[in-house]
Amino acid sequence: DVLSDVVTHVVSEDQQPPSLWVWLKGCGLKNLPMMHVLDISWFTACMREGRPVAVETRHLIQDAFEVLAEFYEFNEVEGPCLAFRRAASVLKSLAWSVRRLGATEGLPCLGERSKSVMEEILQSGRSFEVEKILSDERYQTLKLFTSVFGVGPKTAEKWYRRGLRSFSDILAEPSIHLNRMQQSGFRHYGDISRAVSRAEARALGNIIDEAVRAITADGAAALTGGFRRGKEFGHDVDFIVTTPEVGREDRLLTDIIESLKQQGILLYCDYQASTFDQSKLPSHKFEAMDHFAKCFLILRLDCSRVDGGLNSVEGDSRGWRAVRVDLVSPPVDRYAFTLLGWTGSRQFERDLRRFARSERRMLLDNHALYDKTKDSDDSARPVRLISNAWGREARRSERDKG
Ligand code: DCT
Ligand code: MG
Repeated sequence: DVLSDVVTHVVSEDQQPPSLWVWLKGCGLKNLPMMHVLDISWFTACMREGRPVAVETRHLIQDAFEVLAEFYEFNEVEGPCLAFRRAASVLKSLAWSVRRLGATEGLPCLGERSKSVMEEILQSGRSFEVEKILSDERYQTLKLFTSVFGVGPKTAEKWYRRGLRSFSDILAEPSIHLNRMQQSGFRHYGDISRAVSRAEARALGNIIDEAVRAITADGAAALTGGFRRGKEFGHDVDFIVTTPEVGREDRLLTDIIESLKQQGILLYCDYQASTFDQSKLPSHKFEAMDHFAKCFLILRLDCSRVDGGLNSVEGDSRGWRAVRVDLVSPPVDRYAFTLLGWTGSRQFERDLRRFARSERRMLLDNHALYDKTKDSDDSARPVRLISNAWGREARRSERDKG
């Protein structure tokens, strides 16, 4: 009861000492709607007595950088967007609290602008520039529109320019034709804009794994993306599915999709067949997406499959929720590179590729790692490397199940 005014949702964690993940109402911050409370009685007392809960300044600064990065992304200004993304990543990686600017001396990727925002927040607890962006109508509208699955910055901008400001404006506008992805995005908005918990990711892992093994006994599904990096919550669940049988991977994915359909849990599917052509490697131009067969799904997850229940809102009696799931299916000899690429984070992948290129004179992407200083015969080397990684990963996945 004490928590209900400020907290929308409480997820108990089965651990010793007990802790809580709480969702804070309307705090307006991207990284802070969720808070990990270790000392429950202290937190409850603060709420009861109306005492403010101290927030880690590092998170405030990180949040400010992310708002600025997004602002530049919406305005298609790449330089400052990337600079603020990098600065946010650096802060995220710190194991200590930032209390004064001097302590950040020597940290990489913190330029003059990042430092001035940081200084303002350290002095006053807020940033004038960030607050101005947060209250800007265009930013708020683009942020809202791009939160829908299938709506990117370009579509959001187009709708904004036509004077649309809310979901009901869009849905009531007869001249707007939503594509299939956007229709599903609106239909399942409440579910897919709510975070997916680790227990839910585990349950989906079992569903995908069962489907793979029913199709081919030596196939496997590996959890990747944010959950592989240890995150407790994510916006979707990412898996790599593959089989040691060369050339079977493309059909494996369509078979899994068919199985999910048969189970009655496939709510949306966008399947993209493989365009991977080994003879075109290495690729010298940067591509955001790899060429492997993949699909972007929305699945129905039943409460009975999730240990400890679903991450759903109070009063929801459906007994299920919709969850976004991505599957990618590379040929087995490309498994290691795919695993590395899909584990993320995006920023880490970007920096890793940059490091390979400029520090090691190598080309890295989700398909391969090429050493530019050696002759082409060496292109066979990755195959040996990956077979080992595949074996290790498959064994680990067996162990985890045990
Ligand atoms: N990825 C990438 N470049 C992209 C998109 C994705 O390198 N343009 C990689 C990095 C992460 C992985 O694919 C999965 O992507 P997301 O699901 O978007 O990210 P995530 O880290 O899993 O985070 P979230 O918890 O939000 O799902
Ligand atoms: Mg993910």
